[in-house]
Amino acid sequence: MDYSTNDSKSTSKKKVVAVVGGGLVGNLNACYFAKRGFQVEVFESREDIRQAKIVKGRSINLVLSHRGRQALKHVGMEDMIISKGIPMHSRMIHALNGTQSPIPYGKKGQYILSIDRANLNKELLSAAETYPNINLNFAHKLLDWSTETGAMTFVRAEGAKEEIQADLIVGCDGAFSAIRKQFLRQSRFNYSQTYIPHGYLEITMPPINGEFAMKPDYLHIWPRNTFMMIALPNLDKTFNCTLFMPFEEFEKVTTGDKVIEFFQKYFHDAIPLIGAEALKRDFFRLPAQAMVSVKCSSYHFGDKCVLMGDAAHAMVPFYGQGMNAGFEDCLVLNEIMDQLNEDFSAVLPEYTKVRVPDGQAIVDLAMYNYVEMRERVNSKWFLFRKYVDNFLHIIMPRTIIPLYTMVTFTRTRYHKVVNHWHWQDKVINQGLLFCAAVSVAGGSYLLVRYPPSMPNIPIEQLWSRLQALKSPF
Ligand code: FAD
Ligand code: EGU
Repeated sequence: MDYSTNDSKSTSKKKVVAVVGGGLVGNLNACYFAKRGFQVEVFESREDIRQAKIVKGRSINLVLSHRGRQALKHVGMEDMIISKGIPMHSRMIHALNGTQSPIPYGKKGQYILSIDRANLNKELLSAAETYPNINLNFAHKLLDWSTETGAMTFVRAEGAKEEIQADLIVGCDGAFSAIRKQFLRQSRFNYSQTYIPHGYLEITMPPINGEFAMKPDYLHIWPRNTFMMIALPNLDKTFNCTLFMPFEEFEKVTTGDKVIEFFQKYFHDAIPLIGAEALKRDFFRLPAQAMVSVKCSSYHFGDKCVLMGDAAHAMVPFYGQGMNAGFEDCLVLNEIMDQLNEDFSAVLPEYTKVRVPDGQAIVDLAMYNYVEMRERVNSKWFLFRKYVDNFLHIIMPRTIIPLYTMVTFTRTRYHKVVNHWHWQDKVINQGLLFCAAVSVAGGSYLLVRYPPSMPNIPIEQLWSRLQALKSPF
């Protein structure tokens, strides 16, 4: 089948765009291209998830924030999606002893949303279907494509092969992108992929007496250095708990009793909320899932093909930004399409030029946060850091902006976020140095001006008084 328009000079907008991958980013992208008047063919390897009974996939719910919302807004979907999301205004930090401490994300309007992934995907499919110029092709798995002719080869459910041509191929086929394979064969294409030693597992926390088992307005976090659990609320009043821990540790937890023993040690307060029996069941329902981080450049091939979403920049989930960044990709490409009159030979290189630095920056930030959480973040450290960040932000609101605020609540380009973060780190350190210098100078002056007399208490008593001064941390 040849969907492409051979007449390259044709000004009528009848060019055919093939979106490979009908996941979150693919479907949103299809709407963007359809809005511009292109004929859009979406190819998805799975069956239509709206008809399928069991939806296997990654995390049940995810966090939607400003970047993702802005991208949904452009196709008129923001209000519908957020109406089915649960706002989270603060984090709730669960300490080892069960104490819970809330820390707000920011001011009143600054909240993030817990969104049901399957429902979001369904809504995006249905939105795509409302455009007469979008055609959804399910059970089409891309095998390969030719960089010379641009022809794509798909396998159908029955194993039959199908060749398809289009004017532009948009690779939205996720972290293990089949479209990206052809990029790897090109000279000067950079690629790196890293699996982290942690895996993740999902556990459902049911409602208690028909109500949420914990406060729903929060992103619940149990920071335990190597181990970490987070929980997001769902509309059906359940919580979805995600446990992150090294595969090595997962291997040690082999029986139901060991699960309970492990939870008693690290997530004591969650046992009665999940229920011991349900916990044992959920823990072994699926093996722990791996997490991969992918960086590459460029994001385009000639005027034929472009990578977006996880296919271009898969990241570890420790910033809640994967989907948000993928949605923002659609917005960025769209802006460039406006600027360069939809001329693919100019638009694609410009997209790479603009987006690669940002894609790499957020992949790096997510990995940095993973390393930081793993190495030193227990609940006290988490609380302390957030207090310091928020304090500095309050006294210098324009100069010091917490990193997560720039990432989560603004559309500041990710690479600019990193630059500002390095800069403000310097400002803070110089500020501290200055304060230290002033106090040393001031202290020395006072010592010289008013030499102290020896304390008239015995030395042993001085020592015990010093010991009585407890550190708050
Ligand atoms: P995908 O969602 O992977 O979709 C790719 C699609 O392509 C799939 O439908 C697949 O079937 C199809 N496909 C694959 N290969 C082929 C082929 N050969 N031919 C045809 N079709 C193909 N992000 C957030 O923003 N917030 C969060 O809170 C968050 N939490 C997360 C938690 C976890 C545990 C994980 C693992 C990720 C999380 N993410 C989060 C990241 C988010 O899931 C991804 O960034 C997002 O799903 C990427 O969307 P995508 O459309 O690019 O890829
Ligand atoms: C991890 C897995 C708290 C969904 C990073 C915060 C996440 C999410 C944080 C997952 C954390 C970590 C931030 C948001 C969000 C925090 C953030 C992490 C959603 C720095 C379903 N992270 N996540 N940071 O600030 O900016 O609350 O799987 F525990 S939302 Cl790891 Cl804002």
